[in-house]
Amino acid sequence: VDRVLRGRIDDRFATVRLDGLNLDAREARGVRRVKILGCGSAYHAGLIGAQLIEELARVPADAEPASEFRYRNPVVDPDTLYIAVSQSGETYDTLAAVQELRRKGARVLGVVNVVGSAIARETDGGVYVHAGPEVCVVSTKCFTNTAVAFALLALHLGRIRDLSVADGRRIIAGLRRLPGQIAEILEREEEIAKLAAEYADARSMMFVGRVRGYPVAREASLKLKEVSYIHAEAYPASELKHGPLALIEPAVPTVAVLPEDELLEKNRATLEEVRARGGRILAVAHSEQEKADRTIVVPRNEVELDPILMGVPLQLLAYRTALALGRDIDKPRNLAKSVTV
Ligand code: F1P
Repeated sequence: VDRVLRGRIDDRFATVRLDGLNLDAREARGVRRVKILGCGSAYHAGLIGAQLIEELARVPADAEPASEFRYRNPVVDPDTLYIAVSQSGETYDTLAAVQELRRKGARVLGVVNVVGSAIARETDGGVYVHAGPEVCVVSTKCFTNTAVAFALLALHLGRIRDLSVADGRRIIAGLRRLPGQIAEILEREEEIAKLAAEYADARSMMFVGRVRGYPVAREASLKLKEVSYIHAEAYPASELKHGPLALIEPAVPTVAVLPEDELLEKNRATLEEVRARGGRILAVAHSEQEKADRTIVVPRNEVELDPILMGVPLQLLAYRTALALGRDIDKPRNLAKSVTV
């Protein structure tokens, strides 16, 4: 995270420098909509990015799996800024989406880790996330750094449009606190290993979150599937009552992502519903949760940055669950570093 922030923040004016972005202030003001495309963890980081762009820049934004987008003959809108996200920069579905967009005359930026990769070359500009090499197949550091890169991008768009200097400063200060707080979470690996051992007998796991918590829930469920092979589902918390509650029972624990925002009480009510069906609950929150069996308490930061911070202990949870089950975490089955077909 230090690396993605380095040299990019200007505290005095609460602005950021994104050199390769290739989007001047006039163009940035003309953006009516942002559409983010990526696959797997890159898509999930894009969901966080879309929320940050809506919150900080007040530009309508959404994310879609690039693997779907490329097959549906999308309507390409000249006032939409398209952003392709990829760790490897080689994922074929994402590359194909970029090519399709550019063929139709769209402007496409990249949020990419590998410098000079195919997606970095094919896009009109963008932000490198500087997560370093991902030593294992699954994306972890890169997911976090991509979300931070989106926070920078959202801040940039926001400051060009109507984000106040005060709010810009608040977010910048929060971003600066992130590396220390993430280090703090990583130091608690033993505590998380104990939780992983406790939940490793799950037949399936349910991950839930509302708004800021939802992309984190999705990513945590993907991480768990990728490395531990435990079946996992992720749902927006309010969707639980539209069917998935039927799955809740002691062998199907629920992991709840609970940012400390205006939805916290609503989220607690969801925990109540899960409990009433005999479900075990592991919460990720800023304080011990009465309604949960266990809580991973993470440090407080600006609430907009909660999705970035709350993803980290759940990456560790997936990793330690895989270890507890004796999986080869560096070579998860059926998973390629980059999916190029
Ligand atoms: C996308 C991705 C990863 C996943 C696995 C397969 O890769 O879906 O998120 O963990 O490695 O590919 P990328 O486009 O971000 O390189």
